[in-house]
Amino acid sequence: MPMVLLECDKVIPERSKHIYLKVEGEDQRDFLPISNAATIPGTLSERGCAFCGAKLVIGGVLKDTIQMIHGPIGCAYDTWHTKRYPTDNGHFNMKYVWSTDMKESHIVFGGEKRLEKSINEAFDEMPDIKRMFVYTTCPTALIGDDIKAVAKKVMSERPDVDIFCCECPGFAGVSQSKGHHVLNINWINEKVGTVEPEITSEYTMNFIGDFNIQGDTQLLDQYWKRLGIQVVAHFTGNGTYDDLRAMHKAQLNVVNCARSSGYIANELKKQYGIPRLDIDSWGFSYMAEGIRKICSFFGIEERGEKLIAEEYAKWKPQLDWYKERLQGTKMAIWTGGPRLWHWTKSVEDDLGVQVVAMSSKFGHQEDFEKVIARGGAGTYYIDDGNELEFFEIIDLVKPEVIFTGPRVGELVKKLHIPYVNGHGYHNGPYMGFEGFVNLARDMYNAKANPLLKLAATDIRGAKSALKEAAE
Ligand code: CFM
Repeated sequence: MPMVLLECDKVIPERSKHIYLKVEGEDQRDFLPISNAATIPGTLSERGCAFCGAKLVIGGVLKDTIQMIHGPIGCAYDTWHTKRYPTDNGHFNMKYVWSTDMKESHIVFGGEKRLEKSINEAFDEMPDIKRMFVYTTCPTALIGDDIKAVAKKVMSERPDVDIFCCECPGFAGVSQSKGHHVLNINWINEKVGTVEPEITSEYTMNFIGDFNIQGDTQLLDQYWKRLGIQVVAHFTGNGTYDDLRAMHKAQLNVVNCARSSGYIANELKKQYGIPRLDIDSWGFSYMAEGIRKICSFFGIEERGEKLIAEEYAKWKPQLDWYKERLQGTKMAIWTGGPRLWHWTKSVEDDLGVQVVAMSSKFGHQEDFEKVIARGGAGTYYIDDGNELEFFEIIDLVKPEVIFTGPRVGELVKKLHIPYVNGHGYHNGPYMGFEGFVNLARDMYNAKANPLLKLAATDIRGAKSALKEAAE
């Protein structure tokens, strides 16, 4: 039976429907783990909330937009600065955080006046910034504050500003995934088509689902520039509010993160007839394949081959240096969802690394279909995993390096297992050819770090240089 009941889940046996062990030769269509379903009571979920999916993941990446969070102060701090998405204008998005700082009296008497005052204050404080996202949170949604009416009033009084409202409180869905969806759909319905872009190339595309984690977007932008392709809008890495209003004018939508941003690509196809092309931007073979697909769409195949050859000549020897040393390493990936299927085969093909366990916080059925198809047999595939399960899985598969977030990362560090930040990266970018060498380097450095062994040493009672020095 490929669905697994772990020892720690004996008291919540329903968890076995979320944990799958791939066995050679079986028909995976019969055994997909349940996903995108409400967390089972008793499980300490590591999921985020729907508001977080909209704000932290997509909106907060924009480089020229105030992110006004209408709620208690904690909703602001906890969705700020935990991801690293720099910008080429001095990281405006990471320097500031905005909140209406709701208190009990605003909950009792209504928070619309407070919101109006906060919006005006923020624009007054930052006269160069003319764009804003306003988000509801759980309490302001529950009391029914009409944020759209407030935004409309401010826009009529300040004709040079534009405001987008995202009504997606934390409880709107089972995980952050709902926030992606709401933001995608509201944006296309309310804002796309309201700005006409300046077209400077005969080849134009939107790049969708890149969030410039430690410069990913900026690295890939060098490729598009060399190929002569104009990126009309990035959804949303290093992007601007007004570029995103002009998405309807691109000839092609290239999608990297299909989970968070596939919705807008589908709508652009439906409403404007723009084709959607999915690529993987991590890994040498995948990146080359992605460039080939894009170039063949535009009929500029030779340019693509030239770029790939140049990049391979420059970076492949470095990748191979790491491959020699990482070959056979057992890796675990515990992130949101898409990175499981983006990475499992690329680390195998490019670095000889074997992924032995993967957990997704909020992936949907299609994510598990992709990851199980690409992943190996003998590997665990988990939906909405928790700490106890991770500890047990570690004992079962003994990973030698774990790509996950800082919180779980701190736990595995205590077990003296090397950890690399699989969300915000250690020292990125990780996309593209150069980026994948960075990923290999961080994996190798984590594994080879002598401090891990030292940290595990108990020197009590032993004669050590350290002790002698202290005596
Ligand atoms: Fe897409 Fe992302 Fe991810 Fe994501 Fe995320 Fe992320 Fe992730 Mo952290 S948009 S789904 S909601 S690739 S923040 S940049 S790393 S969990 S796998």
